[in-house]
Amino acid sequence: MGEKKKNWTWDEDGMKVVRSVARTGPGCHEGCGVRLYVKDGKLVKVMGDPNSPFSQGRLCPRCLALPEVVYHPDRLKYPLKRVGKRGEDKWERITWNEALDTIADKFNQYKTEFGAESVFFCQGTGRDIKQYITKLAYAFGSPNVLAFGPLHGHACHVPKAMTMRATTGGYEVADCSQFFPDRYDNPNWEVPKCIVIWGHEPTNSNSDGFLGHWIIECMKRGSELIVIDPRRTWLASRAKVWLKIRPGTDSALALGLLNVIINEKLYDEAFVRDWTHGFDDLKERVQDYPPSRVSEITWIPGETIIKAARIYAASKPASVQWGVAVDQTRECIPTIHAIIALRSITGNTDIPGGNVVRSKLFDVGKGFDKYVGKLSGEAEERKIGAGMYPFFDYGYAEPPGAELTEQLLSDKPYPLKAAWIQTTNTFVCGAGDSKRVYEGFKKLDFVVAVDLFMTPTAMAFADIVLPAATYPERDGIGIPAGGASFMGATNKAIEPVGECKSDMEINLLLGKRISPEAWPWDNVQEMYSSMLEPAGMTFEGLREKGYLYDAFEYRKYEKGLLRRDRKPGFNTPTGKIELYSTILEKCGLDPLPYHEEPPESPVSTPDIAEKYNLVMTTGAKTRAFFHSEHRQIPSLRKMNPDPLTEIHPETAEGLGIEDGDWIYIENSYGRCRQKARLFDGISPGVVHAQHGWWFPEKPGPEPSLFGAWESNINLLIPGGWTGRAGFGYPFKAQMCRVYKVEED
Ligand SMILES: Nc1nc2c(c(=O)[nH]1)N[C@H]1C(S)=C(S)[C@@H](COP(=O)(O)OP(=O)(O)OC[C@H]3O[C@@H](n4cnc5c(=O)[nH]c(N)nc54)[C@H](O)[C@@H]3O)O[C@H]1N2
Ligand SMILES: Nc1nc2c(c(=O)[nH]1)N[C@H]1C(S)=C(S)[C@@H](COP(=O)(O)OP(=O)(O)OC[C@H]3O[C@@H](n4cnc5c(=O)[nH]c(N)nc54)[C@H](O)[C@@H]3O)O[C@H]1N2
Ligand SMILES: [Mo]
Repeated sequence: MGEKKKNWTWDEDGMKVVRSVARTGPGCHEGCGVRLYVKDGKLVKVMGDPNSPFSQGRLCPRCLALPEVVYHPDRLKYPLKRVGKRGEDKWERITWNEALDTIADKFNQYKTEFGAESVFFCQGTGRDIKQYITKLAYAFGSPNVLAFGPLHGHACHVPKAMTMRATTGGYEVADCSQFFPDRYDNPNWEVPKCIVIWGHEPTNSNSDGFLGHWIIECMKRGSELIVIDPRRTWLASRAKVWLKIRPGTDSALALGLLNVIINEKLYDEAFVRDWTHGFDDLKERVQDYPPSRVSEITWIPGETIIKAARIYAASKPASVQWGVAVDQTRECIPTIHAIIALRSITGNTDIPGGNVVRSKLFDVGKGFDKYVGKLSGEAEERKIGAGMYPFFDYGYAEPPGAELTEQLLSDKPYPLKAAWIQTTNTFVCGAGDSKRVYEGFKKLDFVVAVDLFMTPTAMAFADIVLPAATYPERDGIGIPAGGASFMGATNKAIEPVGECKSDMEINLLLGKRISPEAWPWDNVQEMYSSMLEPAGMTFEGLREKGYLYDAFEYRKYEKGLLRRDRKPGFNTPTGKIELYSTILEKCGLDPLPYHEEPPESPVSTPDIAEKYNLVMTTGAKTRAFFHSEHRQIPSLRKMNPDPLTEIHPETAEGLGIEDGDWIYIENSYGRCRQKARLFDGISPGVVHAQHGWWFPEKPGPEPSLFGAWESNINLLIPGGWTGRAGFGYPFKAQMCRVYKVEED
């Protein structure tokens, strides 16, 4: 009997083709459908899979460059043990068994001597290893697993998700038909009349499971855009209204828009009456934010604010699609709360073409929770920063990112001894306050880094480095982050280069050594099947099925589909969308949205602004790179060869700076150098500097660490600036000055 024909792999033009769902590594948190073409066992090209309803055959340059990543000569290929001092580039190749046994021995030794919590586990941005790394930590007994590493204020996605959970009880996203496999043709879907793109550039970032080309498809079908961004992005240049905001003032703008919509009675009265809580309080609060005052704060003309408010309120359906910029100010919770209020009082919640509540994807969540397992109450109490932020108790299980660094440096309340670093490049990218993070990690006794390449982080700290597989080299369960709901399999197409292993296999192998009872599976496929069991699936079944979509309905709040008690309404304490948040109030936070200036700004610290006169936003995502990745990939580096700071031509002229000049960006905390890019799509008082820069071509050993200190913009943003809810950090609102680098 021949082998049963498989749906997910076939032959074409003398090549093997494997259908897969693109996940990390290299980095990404989407889930685009790809076809991986393999000839003589080698990955030769990657194409978009036109059958994927999610990505519809489109791909970004980073997937197209995948063969360059997989076969890059600098890929880590074998487990390495450090034989020199930390920071010296001296390594010895060891076997997987030696590596994993050593790590297990060390971790167990710290557990015995100092408690399991003295070993912490760091992930970077939402790649698809969350369950596997959390399980590794929890089964071992450590509460200290940080899904964003030492990311200050969890200033990526989590603040939005937490504020939605508290005030709407769900997770809402702009409806671009992504919940239906037949997409734009689905008869129940409606084209949004207006889409507000807020602190977001999805045509570059495609972030949180939401793809930029969906916006363009909506535009082709008639959607108009309002774009809120200090930079003239591709979408801003095509918008009906572009609100060129001063970085860090989005809360004021949101309150100003609410002011106009409420005072001009442009809101949906029936929805407000039946489904929201606290409208009168909100109405009173927004009186503090008339367009004239908001204009002064945000640098946006008052009439533009009024115009945008009227267009948004008069368009139905309309949606707001937001990005990480709304998380990246210190007090970001009130900004997010105010934007949720905008979407709600205009009656755009969970209607076709509005902001829809994502529904559960089968029962995978249950399976994943069961897989991860629970932490004991005792371990919970030993968590870094335990009890510091009451808001965390409403659904965020991790330690506050910035507290990790504080505890590393102070050894209080207990010393941290060892770290497992898997998918983060800590002080180069993920964390603000790079120097302190670096000093903190330097103190550790024992560090393991799992990565694709030797990074500055691994070079600086790691005692053992483990080589991870890229996604064409492994199997996996592919579920995009947040903004969409489908499931598919990541299917292995090629054998890993060298001795690379998937993160999942690595964690299974280490898990078997440090907490064998929690890891009963013989291989990852068995492990995946057990995770999928509550959803009634096996891994083989999943890969055969292709892209799996669950049923989706609109107006779930009317049908009793959002609450556990099956009553109509939202899953909040009042059963309504809480414009006045009872949960924030219980946490000792302002139950209503408000505007607070960034810790340093022309308004909050005019004295500092005299010396450091430019408002600096950082880290708008570029198509060429995923954060600090891809700097060694020739076709991608060519798109963006140097770290760039965008500066208005008039500002540059005044400083004697020309396009392409190296400049210093400096403030009282630090300085770094980047190349000036003259750009008239930014205000003269604002600059934008790229993040995540290091130079794989520069020397690895200390003090260079691949040039990690040269262009690292996070040297300019200090610690201690987490918002009072424990969320938020001003990655996008700091002060600086710039000047030309004079050649020696
Ligand atoms: N100034 C400033 N700083 C920022 C931002 C900003 O806007 N401005 N943005 C912030 C945001 S939103 C985020 S999410 C963080 C992200 O910060 P990080 O998550 O730290 O991002 P990376 O630097 O890309 O780190 C990822 C590392 O994992 C490796 N890797 C990739 N894929 C895999 C894999 O499959 N397995 C393993 N084991 N390793 C893999 C990569 O090679 C890389 O070294 O940065 C933040 N930093
Ligand atoms: N190519 C690529 N894609 C990525 C990533 C990557 O590194 N590279 N990273 C992934 C990750 S982890 C994330 S979090 C997402 C983030 O992706 P997005 O949510 O799109 O966020 P950013 O690109 O950081 O910034 C979006 C826009 O916000 C604007 N902005 C800056 N400051 C402000 C401000 O104060 N207010 C307002 N309203 N706007 C502001 C910037 O000019 C930029 O155009 O992208 C993901 N996708
Ligand atoms: Mo992020």
